[in-house]
Amino acid sequence: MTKLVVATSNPGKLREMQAYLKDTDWELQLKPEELEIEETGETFTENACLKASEVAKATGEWALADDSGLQVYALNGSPGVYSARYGTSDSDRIARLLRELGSEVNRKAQFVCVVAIASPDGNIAIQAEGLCPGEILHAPRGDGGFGYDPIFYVPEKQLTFAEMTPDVKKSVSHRGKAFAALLPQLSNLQFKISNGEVSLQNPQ
Ligand code: ITT
Repeated sequence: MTKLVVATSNPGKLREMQAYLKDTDWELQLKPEELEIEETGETFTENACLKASEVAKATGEWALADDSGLQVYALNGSPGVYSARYGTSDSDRIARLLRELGSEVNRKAQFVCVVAIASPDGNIAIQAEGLCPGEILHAPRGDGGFGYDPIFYVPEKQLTFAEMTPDVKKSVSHRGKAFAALLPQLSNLQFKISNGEVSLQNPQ
């Protein structure tokens, strides 16, 4: 089995990623806690690639990163890549978003997730993306999930993310869709590594 370092400090994301990767042949490892990567990119893709690449180089292993966030139409796409930096706790971030949206009638929003896998030399080997359209409620609903889940309503299921079981969230969510696109590429990569088709240059 090849090691895959999961490059996240967010326990909610980590739980979902571990569940989505449980039937693969990769041996998951947590990123060292002290290894924090500054998200200097302007897009989800840049930040996902940056986190995967830096953690791969620092650990000398394959690394997987997820960059995700919420884009609200009436706020011109905010908080977007700044979703994590919108407050200091989940409840702070939710309160700020509800305050900024106020009584706005257009509550349309989407969650975006980009996942990237870097090889031990830091090069990006795989990328995948998923989107989930929905609406921002006026008040939180549900106790499950993490982050903005209690205010993100998915009309197709008539539930917030926080009211869904993990399997239902997986079937409609941005992260579920990104991983659905990632998994076939990941097993193909594993196959190539096992057959010696992927060789990595030794760092000088
Ligand atoms: P890492 O970079 O360490 O992975 P992070 O929390 O800083 O963790 P991001 O920079 O990607 O992650 O920020 C994503 C933000 O969007 C963060 O506040 C999350 O809680 C939130 N978010 C992402 N996916 C979500 C989901 O499925 N449900 C609710 N909130 C989500």
